[in-house]
Amino acid sequence: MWPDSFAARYRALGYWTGQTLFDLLGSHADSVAVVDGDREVTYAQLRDRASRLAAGLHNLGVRRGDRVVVQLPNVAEYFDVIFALFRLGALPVFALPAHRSAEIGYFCSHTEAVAFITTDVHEGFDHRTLAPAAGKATTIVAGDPGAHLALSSLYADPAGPDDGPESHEVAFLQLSGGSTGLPKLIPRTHDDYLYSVRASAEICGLTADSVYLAVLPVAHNFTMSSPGVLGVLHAGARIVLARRPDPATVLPLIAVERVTITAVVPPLAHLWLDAVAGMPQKPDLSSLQVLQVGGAKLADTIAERVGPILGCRLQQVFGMAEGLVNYTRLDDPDEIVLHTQGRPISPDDEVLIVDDAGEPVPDGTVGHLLTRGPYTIRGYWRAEEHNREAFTPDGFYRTGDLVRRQAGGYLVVEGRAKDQINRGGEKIAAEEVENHLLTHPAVHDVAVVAVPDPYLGERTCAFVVARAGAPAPTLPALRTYLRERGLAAYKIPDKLRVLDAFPITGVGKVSRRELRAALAATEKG
Ligand code: OOB
Repeated sequence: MWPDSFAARYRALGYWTGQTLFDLLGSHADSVAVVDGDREVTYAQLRDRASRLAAGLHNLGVRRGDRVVVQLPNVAEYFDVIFALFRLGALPVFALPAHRSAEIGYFCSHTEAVAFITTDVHEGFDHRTLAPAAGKATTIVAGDPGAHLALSSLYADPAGPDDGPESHEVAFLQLSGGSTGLPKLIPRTHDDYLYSVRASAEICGLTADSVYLAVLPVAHNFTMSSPGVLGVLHAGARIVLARRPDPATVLPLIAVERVTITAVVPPLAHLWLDAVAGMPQKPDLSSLQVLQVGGAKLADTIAERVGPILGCRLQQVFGMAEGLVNYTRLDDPDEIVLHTQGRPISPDDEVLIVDDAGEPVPDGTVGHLLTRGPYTIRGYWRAEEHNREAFTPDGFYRTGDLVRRQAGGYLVVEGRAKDQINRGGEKIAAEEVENHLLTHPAVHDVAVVAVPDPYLGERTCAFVVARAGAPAPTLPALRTYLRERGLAAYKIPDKLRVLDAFPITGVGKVSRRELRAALAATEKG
């Protein structure tokens, strides 16, 4: 948490206002807040549903400070659930729909969650089968509950749950993309998060007339707060939920719902552009004003096609669940919008760019990005040891990103120093996958690295040294093995190379750089 002097300053500057996330539902009673297929939920209805669900969860024993792992796709009930938890002061732990038993099991046990709220079947996967992984947490299902508790049975008379939380308390735990063996959890407070939400809504030009299409998973930080669904609720505008991100689903929704703004990762922007460019009969995208692209580096060649093909403004977003978010501004010149990843939200976002020795580098030189500010965490949740590495003694977060700063404070992302793969915006911690692979009987040693990919930006390659005497493992066998261990599909390596030994760096570590170079050489040859 922030030292008192910083907290006092952020309050005095009006960044932290003393409100909680539940207060977002206070006004705009009769406007539509959420559209999910044929269903429309007004602000007043959402507030009422969330209050009744809060009462039901309270009856079940969920209390202020308790953790609840939430894994829901883009459905209206998601909002009932998170606002019920915000009302109670219980902490949602935001899992992604792609997570499987390995991740869900870890989130539930690490946070000592009292409940696990999920869906029935999504994208062909029966999420109720994750209940055993949830352990002691009560499994609650939105939809057909099977043998579990139905979310729909929990809406009760809102007869006074406990007092709600205070604004300086942690509101929820968000997931870090991570570079360590086990994912770290990010504690965000009501005060700090609401500041980023309000400021983002303003930067992104949201008004009560905006219509935001939620395409990426609603639980991801980008879709939640940059300006995301919470920014939309702050503005009194309308959220339209897309169940799937493909052009066949999304393009008609944009036309029918008169969507004004949406947010995607670079591969989706690419897919939509190719789809629209290839259509003899152009879809009606006349309502669309802004396409936000973030989560991974956007190639110039894709950036340049957005305006001409979709007829809207591009906004680049470089953010992180730990806090700092950068945006190109809607009135920035094309030069900036096409070729930079934006500048920070707040005049009080402190950005430091340093060399390997920790010394600041001049503008225009690539270095490590460190940051501190009114909505960037000072530490991961219950991870003291890791925090000593991930933060400087004076509280700067080491992002692991390599950037250079241009005139006006605009940042250009040039690479990454952390052992992470950014697979089209989905973050994979190399060590997490390596630890799973090391349990395989034929694997003696392993290193997981990113390989460039024209569509996803990066894919994952596992380099393996086989155990002496064991048959060399194959890619299909390892993929099946990891799937059976309950690892999310996006973390499962795309490629495998079996080596006799690993190249070693001067300090005796596996040289990931040499592995990447070797792979690039063999792929060309
Ligand atoms: C967003 O959040 P996370 O927590 O999934 O991932 C953060 C990391 C950054 O440290 C950076 O490595 C990468 O994702 N990243 C980008 C980028 N946006 C994120 N790298 C290059 N260019 C970009 N535009 O990904 C996130 C959170 C809030 C808003 C937007 C994205």
